[in-house]
Amino acid sequence: MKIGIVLYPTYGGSGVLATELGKALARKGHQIHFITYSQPVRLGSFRENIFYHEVAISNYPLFDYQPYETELTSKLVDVVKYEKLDLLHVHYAIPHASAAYLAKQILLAQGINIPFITTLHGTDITLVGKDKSFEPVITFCINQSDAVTAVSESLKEDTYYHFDTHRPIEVIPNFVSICPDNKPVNMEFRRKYANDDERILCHASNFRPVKRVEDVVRVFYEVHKEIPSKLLLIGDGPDRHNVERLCRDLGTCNRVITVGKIRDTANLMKISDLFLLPSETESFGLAALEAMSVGVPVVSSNTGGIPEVNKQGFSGYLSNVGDIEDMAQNAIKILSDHSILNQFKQQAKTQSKLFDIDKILPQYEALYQEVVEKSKKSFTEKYGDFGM
Ligand code: GMT
Repeated sequence: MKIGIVLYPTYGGSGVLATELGKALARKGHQIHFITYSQPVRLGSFRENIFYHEVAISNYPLFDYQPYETELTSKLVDVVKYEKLDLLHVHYAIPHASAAYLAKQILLAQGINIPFITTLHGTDITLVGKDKSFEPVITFCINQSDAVTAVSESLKEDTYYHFDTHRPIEVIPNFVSICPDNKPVNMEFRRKYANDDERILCHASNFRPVKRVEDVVRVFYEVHKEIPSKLLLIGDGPDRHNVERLCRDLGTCNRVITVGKIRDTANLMKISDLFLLPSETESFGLAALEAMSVGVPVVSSNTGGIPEVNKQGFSGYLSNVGDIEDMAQNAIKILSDHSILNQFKQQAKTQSKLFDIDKILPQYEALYQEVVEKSKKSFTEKYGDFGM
């Protein structure tokens, strides 16, 4: 199948997921066309069956704000038409779903049929999308998409709650590629960050207020009082200054290592003993799943879709949002005893296997097949075999 994937090419979960999905589909022989404004960061060097179409952003001086959505729509029209795509799969509703809808209408006027699937990722529904300035457009696009998927049951429920839609939404959870079980931790690499008798706690995010990264530092502070540890912070964003200030206030700067935005998070996660995700809200928590897949247990909040991923007392523990003390106690429970820690590490990996890419990818492929066939059928019924 020839599939156009529209995504944010950055470090955010939706972009990571969409890129990994495209790469996996390409490996299975599908032709994948990524359509976005810069090379997706997770694309790496794998290129067979993969094409990248850059959406150029104009800088005409009349515009205080560049019309990205219009440029994206034109690019979609062009790529669908000349690459003869079968399907568009857009990740994150704003503004990808409305661009896909408009491209579909433009192509329809030219006798070309292109169905589109919208995958909802989280903040496009729970934070940004439900805002009155976006809501009517998002509602319309959800209703007009040929299919809609959500990355968790929780996000599906949130969508029905916030938007005026009753259309079916299929839950296809995020996935991860499971590393072979037998690769040991690279101790030489680990020693660059911590001594052998220290535990490593880790967090990865875009440092937005919704992630509550200051809670990460506070939990770490409590844990370190009892267990010698280091904290690895992966990523960057608006709250980084607050986090650094808090580290100074608590006197933990020499124990907190902020590595910034990095491409390959798996190596750092692998040397960690615990992943912290205290988010205010989280549709899924892909970073936590990535940590679990390399055998790292998770201490998290119990909000949104996180309980669908992190299982209480098995892959880690869950606490109420903002309950630093409970999170710290749970972290100490896992980290204080070697055999308990090893048990949680194994269980975290076992839990992550529920989201193995080999289980999830066929769900997307089945949906693609169904959408393309259904759309072809209704187009032919309306316009005949040769379009309008
Ligand atoms: O908040 C982020 O990490 C970014 C955001 C995105 O769209 O890139 O993440 C959302 O989508 C991820 C992939 O489906 C989910 O794993 C995250 O839970 C979700 N973030 C929130 O709901 C806050």
